[in-house]
Amino acid sequence: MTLELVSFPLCPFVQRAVIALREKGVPFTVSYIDLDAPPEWFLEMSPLGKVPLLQVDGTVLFESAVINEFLDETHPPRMLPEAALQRARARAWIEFASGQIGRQYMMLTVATEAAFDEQRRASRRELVHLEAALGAGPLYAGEHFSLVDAAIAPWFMRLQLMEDAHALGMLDGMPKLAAWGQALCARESVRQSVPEHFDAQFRARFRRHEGWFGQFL
Ligand SMILES: N[C@@H](CCC(=O)N[C@@H](CS)C(=O)NCC(=O)O)C(=O)O
Repeated sequence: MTLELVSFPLCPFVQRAVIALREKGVPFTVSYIDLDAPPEWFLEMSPLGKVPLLQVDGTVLFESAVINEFLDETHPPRMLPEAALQRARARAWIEFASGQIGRQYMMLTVATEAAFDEQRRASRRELVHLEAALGAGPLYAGEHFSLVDAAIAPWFMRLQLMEDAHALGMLDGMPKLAAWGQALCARESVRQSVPEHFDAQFRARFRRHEGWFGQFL
């Protein structure tokens, strides 16, 4: 099976697939596109004009959560629980993580401090529920790496960059989330899931956006 990932270097959703591929040790190739000037072949191939795409022997898959479930069904080890109820919960937290990534993007791009604070507050209100759902760690399912870890790690990585630039206290009072984030950010598959110079590219992109938070990057 040949796997070709279509990527944008700063995309957290692409990063989820790279993490899953690296955790599973599956060979793949990557082609990068510029989302500000997407090539015609990409627009023809991507139903929503979004990355990631995964071409599997030439067949196009889209949507990061779907791509990762496909990878999980076709390459060991399994990264979703066997029991239907626990599997459904894991999928729900993956969807939750997508929402957090969306809020984080808003935090990075909104124009005013008030709009930023609104996103920060909403995000923390939601995160309290995830904190309460976590077990002993260090990962979502204990020692076993799961697709929930792959789905949320890009959010933790960007949060760390944001906190380093300007302390936000996003995880204050949420020790399990804080420890989980540290474990994920230190993990080889996560560290290797972004291109070289990711931090500098990330800062430069969101400085250019001229959102309120950009002044700190
Ligand atoms: N729900 C999608 C979201 C993917 C997504 O939003 N990708 C962004 C880049 S991080 C994108 O391609 N945006 C281009 C656009 O919206 O035009 C997934 O999980 O794959």
